[in-house]
Amino acid sequence: MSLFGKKPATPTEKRPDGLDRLPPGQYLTQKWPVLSYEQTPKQLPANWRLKVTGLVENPLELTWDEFLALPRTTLTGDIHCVTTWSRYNNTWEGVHIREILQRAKPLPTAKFVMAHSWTGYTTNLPLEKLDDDDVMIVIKHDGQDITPEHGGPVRLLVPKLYFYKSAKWLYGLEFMEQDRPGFWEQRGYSNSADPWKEERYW
Ligand SMILES: Nc1nc2c(c(=O)[nH]1)N[C@H]1C(S)=C(S)[C@@H](COP(=O)(O)O)O[C@H]1N2
Ligand SMILES: [Mo]
Repeated sequence: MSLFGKKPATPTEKRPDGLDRLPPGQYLTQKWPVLSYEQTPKQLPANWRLKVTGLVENPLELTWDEFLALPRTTLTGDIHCVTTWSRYNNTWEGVHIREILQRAKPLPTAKFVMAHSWTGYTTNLPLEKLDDDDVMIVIKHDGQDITPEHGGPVRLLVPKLYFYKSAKWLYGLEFMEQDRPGFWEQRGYSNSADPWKEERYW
């Protein structure tokens, strides 16, 4: 069976903001492909902390239990990979990014964020793209704990950008004044990664 659908199920479906639900050049899949550069880590490192560092008033170092004790949010939405697959109606559970931002309080000089995976992967984005209604640090997908190959037990979710901005195996958010390219952004993937503008590669 082919990984990608031949054509979108409902190609003319619109989002509330009037954009096509399916971004240009994307195909729908029901499956959830795995795309990882690194080997899948077996488990959360024993010394894992969610580290919020750099240009913030209150740097955070949350243990796993402290992270799990934060208020939870659930939302359903679509994801779009730069390699052209999209998957609709993913239900995510986790901690909304604003729970983190409220506690860490980025300084006025903070304009960009680097997300760090404990495997060494990084991805960068403007603070205004991180500080959005649908950005979360997620631990469940469609009601199940996120599996290790999909970034479990904890990954970032930035659904308005190509999925490489959603770092798997998340452990750090670093707030920066200047932008810096992350792992794929140094290797040819677009810095801005807007699927509706087809910002795929540079
Ligand atoms: N740590 C890490 N995060 C990552 C990646 C990766 O290789 N390593 N790949 C990115 C890319 S290109 C995509 S499309 C999504 C894939 O997530 P999935 O494997 O859960 O579909 O994760 C993103 N986050
Ligand atoms: Mo991707």
